[in-house]
Amino acid sequence: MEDIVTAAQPEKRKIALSGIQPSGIFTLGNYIGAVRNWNDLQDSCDCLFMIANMHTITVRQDPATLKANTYRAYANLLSAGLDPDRNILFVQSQVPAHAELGWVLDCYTMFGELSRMTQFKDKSAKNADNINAGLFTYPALMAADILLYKADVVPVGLDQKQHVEIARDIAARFNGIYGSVFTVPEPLISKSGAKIMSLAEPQYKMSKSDPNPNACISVSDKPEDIVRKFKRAVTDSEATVKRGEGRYGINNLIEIYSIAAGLTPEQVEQEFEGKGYGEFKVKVAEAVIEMLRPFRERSEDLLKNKDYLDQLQRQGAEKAARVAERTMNKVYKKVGLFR
Ligand code: AQP
Repeated sequence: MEDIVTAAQPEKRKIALSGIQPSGIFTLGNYIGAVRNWNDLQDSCDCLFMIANMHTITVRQDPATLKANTYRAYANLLSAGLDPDRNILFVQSQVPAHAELGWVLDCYTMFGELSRMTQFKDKSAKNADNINAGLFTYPALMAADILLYKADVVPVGLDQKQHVEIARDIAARFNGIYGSVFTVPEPLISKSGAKIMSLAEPQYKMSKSDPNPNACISVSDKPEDIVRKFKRAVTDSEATVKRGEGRYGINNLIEIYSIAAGLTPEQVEQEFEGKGYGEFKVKVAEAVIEMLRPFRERSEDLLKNKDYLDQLQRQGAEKAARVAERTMNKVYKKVGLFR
Protein backbone atom coordinates (compact mmCIF):
# COMPACT_ATOMS: atom_id res chain seq x y z
CA MET A 1 0.00 0.00 0.00
CA GLU A 2 2.88 2.29 0.79
CA ASP A 3 3.99 2.18 -2.80
CA ILE A 4 0.68 3.04 -4.36
CA VAL A 5 1.93 6.27 -5.83
CA THR A 6 5.14 5.07 -7.34
CA ALA A 7 4.24 1.48 -8.26
CA ALA A 8 4.81 1.00 -11.96
CA GLN A 9 3.69 -2.55 -12.62
CA PRO A 10 2.01 -3.11 -15.98
CA GLU A 11 -1.28 -4.08 -14.32
CA LYS A 12 -1.31 -1.44 -11.66
CA ARG A 13 -4.46 -1.46 -9.55
CA LYS A 14 -6.48 1.73 -9.53
CA ILE A 15 -6.26 3.99 -6.49
CA ALA A 16 -9.59 4.85 -4.90
CA LEU A 17 -10.19 7.49 -2.26
CA SER A 18 -13.39 8.38 -0.51
CA GLY A 19 -14.31 10.26 2.63
CA ILE A 20 -17.18 10.78 4.97
CA GLN A 21 -17.83 13.57 7.45
CA PRO A 22 -18.40 12.89 11.15
CA SER A 23 -21.07 15.61 11.11
CA GLY A 24 -23.50 13.31 12.88
CA ILE A 25 -24.13 9.59 13.10
CA PHE A 26 -24.11 7.92 9.66
CA THR A 27 -27.50 7.61 8.04
CA LEU A 28 -28.97 4.81 6.01
CA GLY A 29 -28.13 7.06 3.02
CA ASN A 30 -24.44 7.17 3.94
CA TYR A 31 -24.47 3.41 4.46
CA ILE A 32 -26.24 2.51 1.20
CA GLY A 33 -24.73 5.27 -0.96
CA ALA A 34 -21.17 5.10 0.34
CA VAL A 35 -19.82 2.78 3.04
CA ARG A 36 -21.51 -0.43 1.82
CA ASN A 37 -19.97 0.00 -1.66
CA TRP A 38 -16.49 0.67 -0.27
CA ASN A 39 -16.40 -2.86 1.06
CA ASP A 40 -16.57 -4.30 -2.49
CA LEU A 41 -14.02 -1.82 -3.78
CA GLN A 42 -11.23 -3.02 -1.50
CA ASP A 43 -10.93 -6.21 -3.62
CA SER A 44 -10.33 -4.38 -6.89
CA CYS A 45 -8.52 -1.15 -5.91
CA ASP A 46 -5.87 0.20 -3.54
CA CYS A 47 -8.16 2.16 -1.27
CA LEU A 48 -7.90 5.07 1.11
CA PHE A 49 -10.92 5.88 3.26
CA MET A 50 -10.92 9.05 5.27
CA ILE A 51 -13.00 10.51 8.08
CA ALA A 52 -13.31 14.06 6.77
CA ASN A 53 -13.43 15.86 10.12
CA MET A 54 -11.85 19.09 8.80
CA HIS A 55 -14.76 19.51 6.40
CA THR A 56 -17.14 19.07 9.31
CA ILE A 57 -16.14 22.32 11.02
CA THR A 58 -17.49 24.33 8.09
CA VAL A 59 -20.69 24.02 10.14
CA ARG A 60 -20.35 24.86 13.86
CA GLN A 61 -19.77 21.71 15.96
CA ASP A 62 -19.72 20.92 19.64
CA PRO A 63 -16.09 19.72 20.22
CA ALA A 64 -16.94 16.73 22.42
CA THR A 65 -19.66 15.57 20.03
CA LEU A 66 -17.32 15.95 17.05
CA LYS A 67 -14.71 13.75 18.74
CA ALA A 68 -17.31 11.14 19.69
CA ASN A 69 -18.71 11.14 16.15
CA THR A 70 -15.18 10.77 14.73
CA TYR A 71 -14.54 7.64 16.82
CA ARG A 72 -17.95 6.32 15.85
CA ALA A 73 -17.34 7.00 12.17
CA TYR A 74 -14.00 5.17 12.30
CA ALA A 75 -15.62 2.23 14.12
CA ASN A 76 -18.35 2.23 11.45
CA LEU A 77 -15.78 1.87 8.67
CA LEU A 78 -14.24 -1.13 10.42
CA SER A 79 -17.70 -2.59 11.08
CA ALA A 80 -18.56 -2.30 7.41
CA GLY A 81 -15.73 -4.77 6.77
CA LEU A 82 -12.97 -2.37 5.69
CA ASP A 83 -9.68 -4.01 6.58
CA PRO A 84 -7.08 -1.61 8.06
CA ASP A 85 -4.27 -3.84 6.77
CA ARG A 86 -5.46 -3.82 3.16
CA ASN A 87 -6.65 -0.19 3.03
CA ILE A 88 -5.49 3.08 4.48
CA LEU A 89 -8.18 4.13 6.97
CA PHE A 90 -7.44 7.51 8.48
CA VAL A 91 -8.71 10.70 10.06
CA GLN A 92 -8.09 13.78 7.89
CA SER A 93 -6.90 16.16 10.65
CA GLN A 94 -4.13 13.70 11.58
CA VAL A 95 -2.48 14.21 8.18
CA PRO A 96 -1.33 17.88 7.98
CA ALA A 97 -0.76 17.71 4.21
CA HIS A 98 -4.52 18.08 3.64
CA ALA A 99 -4.50 21.60 5.10
CA GLU A 100 -1.27 22.44 3.26
CA LEU A 101 -2.45 21.34 -0.16
CA GLY A 102 -5.92 22.76 0.54
CA TRP A 103 -4.38 26.23 0.85
CA VAL A 104 -2.29 25.86 -2.30
CA LEU A 105 -5.33 24.71 -4.26
CA ASP A 106 -7.41 27.61 -2.91
CA CYS A 107 -5.07 29.74 -5.02
CA TYR A 108 -5.86 27.72 -8.15
CA THR A 109 -9.65 27.64 -7.68
CA MET A 110 -11.83 30.39 -9.08
CA PHE A 111 -14.42 32.38 -7.14
CA GLY A 112 -16.94 31.89 -9.96
CA GLU A 113 -16.69 28.11 -10.00
CA LEU A 114 -17.02 27.88 -6.21
CA SER A 115 -20.12 30.10 -6.40
CA ARG A 116 -21.83 27.50 -8.58
CA MET A 117 -21.54 24.66 -6.06
CA THR A 118 -24.95 23.34 -5.07
CA GLN A 119 -23.78 22.24 -1.63
CA PHE A 120 -22.53 25.75 -0.84
CA LYS A 121 -25.90 27.20 -1.81
CA ASP A 122 -27.81 24.60 0.22
CA LYS A 123 -25.61 24.80 3.31
CA SER A 124 -25.45 28.59 3.33
CA ALA A 125 -29.25 28.68 3.15
CA LYS A 126 -29.42 26.28 6.12
CA ASN A 127 -26.71 28.11 8.13
CA ALA A 128 -27.45 31.72 7.25
CA ASP A 129 -25.76 32.98 10.45
CA ASN A 130 -22.45 31.24 9.63
CA ILE A 131 -21.64 31.49 5.91
CA ASN A 132 -17.89 31.17 6.48
CA ALA A 133 -15.00 31.08 4.00
CA GLY A 134 -14.39 27.38 4.74
CA LEU A 135 -17.90 26.50 3.58
CA PHE A 136 -17.18 28.34 0.35
CA THR A 137 -13.73 26.82 -0.30
CA TYR A 138 -14.74 23.30 0.84
CA PRO A 139 -14.32 21.93 -2.74
CA ALA A 140 -10.64 23.01 -2.85
CA LEU A 141 -9.95 21.06 0.36
CA MET A 142 -11.84 18.11 -1.08
CA ALA A 143 -9.74 18.37 -4.24
CA ALA A 144 -6.64 18.27 -2.00
CA ASP A 145 -7.96 15.13 -0.25
CA ILE A 146 -8.22 13.38 -3.60
CA LEU A 147 -5.16 14.76 -5.41
CA LEU A 148 -2.72 14.12 -2.55
CA TYR A 149 -3.04 10.38 -3.15
CA LYS A 150 -3.24 10.45 -6.96
CA ALA A 151 -6.64 8.78 -6.74
CA ASP A 152 -7.94 7.45 -10.06
CA VAL A 153 -11.49 7.00 -8.82
CA VAL A 154 -13.60 8.64 -6.15
CA PRO A 155 -16.65 6.64 -5.09
CA VAL A 156 -19.40 9.09 -4.08
CA GLY A 157 -23.16 9.49 -3.94
CA LEU A 158 -24.83 11.70 -6.56
CA ASP A 159 -24.74 14.73 -4.24
CA GLN A 160 -20.93 14.81 -4.34
CA LYS A 161 -20.49 14.39 -8.10
CA GLN A 162 -20.15 18.15 -8.62
CA HIS A 163 -17.28 18.29 -6.12
CA VAL A 164 -15.36 15.57 -7.95
CA GLU A 165 -15.90 17.46 -11.19
CA ILE A 166 -14.38 20.64 -9.74
CA ALA A 167 -11.45 18.55 -8.40
CA ARG A 168 -10.89 17.41 -11.99
CA ASP A 169 -10.92 21.00 -13.22
CA ILE A 170 -8.48 22.11 -10.51
CA ALA A 171 -6.13 19.19 -11.26
CA ALA A 172 -6.20 19.90 -14.99
CA ARG A 173 -5.58 23.63 -14.39
CA PHE A 174 -2.60 22.93 -12.13
CA ASN A 175 -1.18 20.32 -14.53
CA GLY A 176 -1.63 22.80 -17.38
CA ILE A 177 0.70 25.24 -15.60
CA TYR A 178 3.26 22.91 -13.99
CA GLY A 179 3.22 19.68 -16.03
CA SER A 180 1.81 16.35 -14.99
CA VAL A 181 1.65 16.62 -11.18
CA PHE A 182 -1.83 15.32 -10.36
CA THR A 183 -3.92 12.40 -11.58
CA VAL A 184 -7.25 13.67 -12.89
CA PRO A 185 -9.82 11.60 -10.94
CA GLU A 186 -13.11 10.07 -12.10
CA PRO A 187 -16.26 9.93 -9.94
CA LEU A 188 -17.55 6.41 -9.31
CA ILE A 189 -21.29 6.45 -8.71
CA SER A 190 -23.18 3.35 -7.74
CA LYS A 191 -26.14 2.33 -9.92
CA SER A 192 -28.55 1.89 -7.03
CA GLY A 193 -28.91 3.83 -3.79
CA ALA A 194 -26.91 6.80 -5.03
CA LYS A 195 -29.42 9.17 -3.45
CA ILE A 196 -31.52 7.98 -0.53
CA MET A 197 -34.14 10.58 0.33
CA SER A 198 -35.38 12.03 3.62
CA LEU A 199 -38.30 10.16 5.20
CA ALA A 200 -39.92 13.43 6.26
CA GLU A 201 -39.36 15.50 3.10
CA PRO A 202 -38.66 12.90 0.42
CA GLN A 203 -37.89 15.47 -2.28
CA TYR A 204 -34.63 16.19 -0.36
CA LYS A 205 -31.78 13.79 0.34
CA MET A 206 -31.38 12.08 3.70
CA SER A 207 -28.64 13.91 5.65
CA LYS A 208 -26.96 13.05 8.91
CA SER A 209 -27.05 16.68 10.07
CA ASP A 210 -30.82 16.99 9.53
CA PRO A 211 -32.22 18.36 12.80
CA ASN A 212 -35.47 16.40 12.35
CA PRO A 213 -34.80 12.94 13.87
CA ASN A 214 -37.72 11.45 11.92
CA ALA A 215 -36.17 12.44 8.59
CA CYS A 216 -33.39 9.89 8.69
CA ILE A 217 -32.59 6.40 9.86
CA SER A 218 -29.28 6.44 11.67
CA VAL A 219 -27.12 3.32 11.57
CA SER A 220 -27.21 3.17 15.36
CA ASP A 221 -31.01 3.46 15.68
CA LYS A 222 -32.66 0.73 17.73
CA PRO A 223 -35.07 -1.60 15.86
CA GLU A 224 -38.14 -0.02 17.52
CA ASP A 225 -37.02 3.44 16.34
CA ILE A 226 -36.52 2.18 12.81
CA VAL A 227 -40.05 0.72 12.76
CA ARG A 228 -41.54 3.94 14.16
CA LYS A 229 -39.72 6.15 11.64
CA PHE A 230 -40.70 4.06 8.62
CA LYS A 231 -44.32 3.94 9.80
CA ARG A 232 -44.29 7.77 9.86
CA ALA A 233 -42.47 8.11 6.51
CA VAL A 234 -44.21 10.60 4.23
CA THR A 235 -45.80 8.95 1.17
CA ASP A 236 -48.86 10.10 -0.80
CA SER A 237 -52.59 9.47 -1.03
CA GLU A 238 -52.42 6.99 -3.95
CA ALA A 239 -51.81 4.03 -1.64
CA THR A 240 -50.19 1.80 -4.28
CA VAL A 241 -46.67 0.40 -3.95
CA LYS A 242 -45.60 1.42 -7.43
CA ARG A 243 -42.94 3.81 -8.66
CA GLY A 244 -44.03 6.94 -10.49
CA GLU A 245 -42.96 10.42 -11.45
CA GLY A 246 -43.12 12.81 -8.50
CA ARG A 247 -43.90 9.94 -6.09
CA TYR A 248 -40.79 10.80 -4.06
CA GLY A 249 -41.77 9.03 -0.85
CA ILE A 250 -42.84 5.70 -2.32
CA ASN A 251 -40.01 5.68 -4.90
CA ASN A 252 -37.56 6.08 -2.02
CA LEU A 253 -39.12 3.32 0.09
CA ILE A 254 -39.13 0.93 -2.89
CA GLU A 255 -35.46 1.67 -3.52
CA ILE A 256 -34.55 1.15 0.14
CA TYR A 257 -36.49 -2.11 0.36
CA SER A 258 -35.06 -3.45 -2.89
CA ILE A 259 -31.52 -2.88 -1.62
CA ALA A 260 -32.13 -4.19 1.90
CA ALA A 261 -34.03 -7.28 0.69
CA GLY A 262 -31.82 -7.92 -2.36
CA LEU A 263 -34.70 -7.60 -4.87
CA THR A 264 -35.21 -5.57 -8.03
CA PRO A 265 -37.70 -2.66 -7.81
CA GLU A 266 -40.00 -4.62 -10.18
CA GLN A 267 -40.00 -7.60 -7.80
CA VAL A 268 -40.88 -5.27 -4.92
CA GLU A 269 -43.83 -3.87 -6.88
CA GLN A 270 -45.04 -7.40 -7.64
CA GLU A 271 -44.67 -8.53 -4.01
CA PHE A 272 -46.85 -5.64 -2.80
CA GLU A 273 -49.42 -5.52 -5.58
CA GLY A 274 -52.85 -4.90 -4.04
CA LYS A 275 -51.32 -4.34 -0.59
CA GLY A 276 -51.38 -1.10 1.41
CA TYR A 277 -48.68 1.21 2.69
CA GLY A 278 -49.04 0.01 6.31
CA GLU A 279 -47.91 -3.53 5.50
CA PHE A 280 -45.20 -2.33 3.11
CA LYS A 281 -43.66 0.11 5.57
CA VAL A 282 -43.32 -2.57 8.27
CA LYS A 283 -41.57 -4.86 5.76
CA VAL A 284 -39.19 -2.07 4.74
CA ALA A 285 -38.36 -1.48 8.41
CA GLU A 286 -37.75 -5.19 9.08
CA ALA A 287 -35.45 -5.54 6.07
CA VAL A 288 -33.44 -2.46 7.09
CA ILE A 289 -33.15 -3.68 10.70
CA GLU A 290 -31.69 -6.98 9.49
CA MET A 291 -29.33 -5.28 7.03
CA LEU A 292 -27.96 -2.93 9.72
CA ARG A 293 -27.97 -5.33 12.69
CA PRO A 294 -24.44 -6.83 12.34
CA PHE A 295 -23.01 -3.42 11.44
CA ARG A 296 -24.58 -1.76 14.51
CA GLU A 297 -23.51 -4.55 16.88
CA ARG A 298 -19.88 -4.56 15.68
CA SER A 299 -19.69 -0.77 15.96
CA GLU A 300 -20.98 -0.80 19.55
CA ASP A 301 -18.36 -3.43 20.46
CA LEU A 302 -15.51 -1.47 18.86
CA LEU A 303 -16.54 1.74 20.59
CA LYS A 304 -15.90 0.09 23.95
CA ASN A 305 -12.18 0.04 23.12
CA LYS A 306 -11.04 3.61 22.34
CA ASP A 307 -7.35 2.68 22.81
CA TYR A 308 -7.62 0.21 19.96
CA LEU A 309 -9.33 2.81 17.75
CA ASP A 310 -6.67 5.41 18.67
CA GLN A 311 -3.93 2.99 17.69
CA LEU A 312 -5.52 2.15 14.32
CA GLN A 313 -6.20 5.83 13.61
CA ARG A 314 -2.56 6.70 14.30
CA GLN A 315 -1.26 3.87 12.12
CA GLY A 316 -3.64 4.86 9.31
CA ALA A 317 -2.53 8.49 9.50
CA GLU A 318 1.15 7.51 9.37
CA LYS A 319 0.59 5.45 6.22
CA ALA A 320 -1.46 8.22 4.58
CA ALA A 321 1.12 10.88 5.52
CA ARG A 322 3.95 8.94 3.89
CA VAL A 323 2.12 9.02 0.55
CA ALA A 324 0.85 12.60 0.97
CA GLU A 325 4.30 13.98 1.85
CA ARG A 326 5.70 12.90 -1.52
CA THR A 327 2.96 14.78 -3.34
CA MET A 328 3.44 17.86 -1.14
CA ASN A 329 7.19 17.94 -1.77
CA LYS A 330 6.53 17.89 -5.49
CA VAL A 331 3.81 20.53 -5.34
CA TYR A 332 5.89 22.97 -3.25
CA LYS A 333 8.85 22.48 -5.55
CA LYS A 334 6.76 23.13 -8.66
CA VAL A 335 5.12 26.22 -7.18
CA GLY A 336 8.39 27.60 -5.80
CA LEU A 337 7.70 27.33 -2.07
CA PHE A 338 10.37 26.35 0.47
CA ARG A 339 9.52 23.34 2.58
N1 AQP B 1 -28.83 10.42 1.13
C1 AQP B 1 -27.75 9.87 0.57
N2 AQP B 1 -27.88 8.86 -0.31
C2 AQP B 1 -26.78 8.28 -0.87
N3 AQP B 1 -25.50 8.66 -0.60
C3 AQP B 1 -25.34 9.66 0.30
N4 AQP B 1 -24.23 10.27 0.80
C4 AQP B 1 -24.60 11.23 1.66
N5 AQP B 1 -25.93 11.28 1.76
C5 AQP B 1 -26.43 10.32 0.92
C6 AQP B 1 -22.87 9.90 0.45
O1 AQP B 1 -22.18 9.64 1.66
C7 AQP B 1 -20.80 9.99 1.48
C8 AQP B 1 -20.32 10.82 2.61
O2 AQP B 1 -20.93 12.07 2.60
P1 AQP B 1 -20.35 13.24 3.48
O3 AQP B 1 -20.38 12.85 4.90
O4 AQP B 1 -19.03 13.65 2.98
O5 AQP B 1 -21.26 14.48 3.23
P2 AQP B 1 -22.66 14.64 2.65
O6 AQP B 1 -22.73 14.11 1.27
O7 AQP B 1 -23.02 16.09 2.83
O8 AQP B 1 -23.51 13.69 3.62
P3 AQP B 1 -24.61 14.10 4.63
O9 AQP B 1 -25.04 12.86 5.35
O10 AQP B 1 -25.69 14.86 3.92
O11 AQP B 1 -23.84 15.03 5.64
P4 AQP B 1 -24.21 16.47 6.14
O12 AQP B 1 -25.56 16.34 6.78
O13 AQP B 1 -23.15 16.84 7.11
O14 AQP B 1 -24.23 17.37 4.95
C9 AQP B 1 -20.69 10.69 0.14
O15 AQP B 1 -20.19 9.77 -0.82
C10 AQP B 1 -22.10 11.06 -0.17
O16 AQP B 1 -22.33 11.16 -1.56
